[in-house]
Amino acid sequence: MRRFDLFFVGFCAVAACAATAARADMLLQYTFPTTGGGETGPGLDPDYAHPDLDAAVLMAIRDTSSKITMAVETPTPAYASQPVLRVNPDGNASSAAAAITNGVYFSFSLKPDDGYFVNLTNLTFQAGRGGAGTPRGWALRSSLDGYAATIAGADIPTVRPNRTAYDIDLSDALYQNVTDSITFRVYVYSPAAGSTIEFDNVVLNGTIQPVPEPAAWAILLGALCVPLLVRSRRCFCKAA
Ligand SMILES: [Ca+2]
Repeated sequence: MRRFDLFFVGFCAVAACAATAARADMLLQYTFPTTGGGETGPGLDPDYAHPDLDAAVLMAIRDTSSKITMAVETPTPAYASQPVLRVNPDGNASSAAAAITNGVYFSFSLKPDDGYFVNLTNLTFQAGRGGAGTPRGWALRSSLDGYAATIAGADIPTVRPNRTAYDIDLSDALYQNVTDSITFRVYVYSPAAGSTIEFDNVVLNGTIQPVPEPAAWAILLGALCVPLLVRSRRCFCKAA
């Protein structure tokens, strides 16, 4: 490959990357810093919300199923970071399948500001069982497919004060180029009323970018096409 070809290919690669890719940022973070109930009121607000998220959409973690009890507490023995979100399925689900069938979950929502779109990358959190009884766990679904498919889920293997770190991939096309609101449901289950699942440090990562205006697309296409034209003219002149 000639030097000019290499330059051209490199230019196109850089231009394409600059146009489409952006470093993943933290979009939402919940560390549950303050003890208290989460059952009433607006729920548990994120500690951080990306400035390009629509503040009019309720991003708080909240009991939208009315099938659980949740609160921010400092249980003993203590986790490495406290307080934590304690969730009690109230005996409404003893398996992931039952949690989904019976609608036993908490949820949170987000939406990019008007004129922006979001690309999600991943959701991370830590979870532990509040006691020895099993199974206790979680399953994640989203509004983008009407809560039809389980994105990820697990029986939690660790008991307080040990917790398990989860990293859920959201790079699927379903979670890219989203301009509407997204609601995530975290379905929960445990063997009996009072047996809890405990969460902390919930973080949603991704990027939020302005939707390109038609004029911006024209400029971008022009920037990509000029080197092509230059190259084809040079080839033509050389051949002539
Ligand atoms: Ca915490």
